[in-house]
Amino acid sequence: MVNNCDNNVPLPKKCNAALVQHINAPVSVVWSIVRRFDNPQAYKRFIESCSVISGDGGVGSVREVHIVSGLPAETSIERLDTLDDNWHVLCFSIIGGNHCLSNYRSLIMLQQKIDEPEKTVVVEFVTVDVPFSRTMEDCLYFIRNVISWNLESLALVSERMAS
Ligand code: A9S
Repeated sequence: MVNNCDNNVPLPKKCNAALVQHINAPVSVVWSIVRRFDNPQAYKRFIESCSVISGDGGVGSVREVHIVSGLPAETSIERLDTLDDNWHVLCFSIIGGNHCLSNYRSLIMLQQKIDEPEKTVVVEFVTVDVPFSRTMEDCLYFIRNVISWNLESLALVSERMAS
């Protein structure tokens, strides 16, 4: 636990990760899937349904995600913080729900592979508090697994759409 010298309130440790996925589909195709904040289930595993509960799907919108049964969570409330159609960047924060991911923020960005217009590199950065009941290693293991499954699924869906 890190100590905050100003007021002696213990701060949670942070867990950070960056994952990379190569996709054999153009950025335009991959982005058309990623940018749909109202439809994360198009590629993310573990989502049963999703509804936008505030906003029109643009920046500031909030979605309520329902998780498939069998996982240690049922709902997640998430806010869209950035949606940049020029730079192909999307950021969202998890702001509620009944799970143990607090202060979760994700940034996903797409880039065309150099000299290969039909291919995309996806990078996702995340930061989240390590729950007090878990170790940093457990937290990293869990987050990296969920995200890499989602990114592999994004590759499959994009490649199917592009072919
Ligand atoms: O949705 C994402 O992009 C990333 C993650 C890590 C989502 C995690 C999750 O949806 C579960 C898979 C259900 C795991 C949430 C919000 C909480 C969990 O406990």
